[in-house]
Amino acid sequence: MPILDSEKRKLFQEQGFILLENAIDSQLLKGLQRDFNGWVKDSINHSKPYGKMLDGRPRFDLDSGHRQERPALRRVASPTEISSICLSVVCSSYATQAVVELIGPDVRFHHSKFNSKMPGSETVVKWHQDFTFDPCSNDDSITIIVFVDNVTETNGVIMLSPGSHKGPLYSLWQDTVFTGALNEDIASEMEKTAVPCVGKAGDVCLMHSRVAHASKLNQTNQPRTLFIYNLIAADAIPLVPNAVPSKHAGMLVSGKEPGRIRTTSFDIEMPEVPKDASFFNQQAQAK
Ligand SMILES: O=C(O)CCC(=O)C(=O)O
Repeated sequence: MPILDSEKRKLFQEQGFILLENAIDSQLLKGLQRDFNGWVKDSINHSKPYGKMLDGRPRFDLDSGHRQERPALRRVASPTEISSICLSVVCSSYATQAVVELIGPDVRFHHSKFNSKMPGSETVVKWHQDFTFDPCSNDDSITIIVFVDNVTETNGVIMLSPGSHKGPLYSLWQDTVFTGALNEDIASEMEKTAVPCVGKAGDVCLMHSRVAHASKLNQTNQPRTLFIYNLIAADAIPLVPNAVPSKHAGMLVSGKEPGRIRTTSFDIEMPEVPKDASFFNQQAQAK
């Protein structure tokens, strides 16, 4: 029996995103929370980004102001490499099955990360489209946003621009600097019609990777943690080095090797792989 009814499929085609309630079962959700809380505990022993991803950059990224009494772990890169729960979510959750219904049957993993905004964290995310960070030969690419905590309008919610997946792919450059952010005029247009991506822990937002989005400051004393992964059609060939490299990149989560390359026509500037742990420092360069 399909997970998505025709209404949900239509909504995804029209606005570029849908919310799936309770798409992560309680055992997997508890596992995600347990693993993330363990990493937060460990982060107390560090004062700068630490650990190692496949390309040598730090796996664990800390927000400014991180300290023992107020840990601010903001990113864990490629957690499928260190958490069997994350790998299970990617390989066998309802969320993944729903993605297969949208862009399958042959679907592969591209990358994953945890993004967190602990109480008091200073992180905001500027407007951008994921696809211009991770362009592939075709744009059957979906970002899966798993709510590990309840997400409200005030604890650092992601704002989504409905229909923007059908529009242009915007530049992430300002002059000669790769800022990973849309220019301010375009961003303020997006703000006017943006929709908050709120839900309960265990809910999932499926977002077409061309959808423009941003996220707000956490103004509460509640954490906002997301497990985010990206799945692509198996005939979408990545065009640039993976900014969040993983030994699981390219793994089929459904179907078989298509032995084909399919293309969508577009023209974009090359993105830059961050030199540091994550794209937050690139975005900090935007004026
Ligand atoms: O964690 C967030 O608030 C936004 C994350 C995001 O947009 C991204 O990682 O591309």
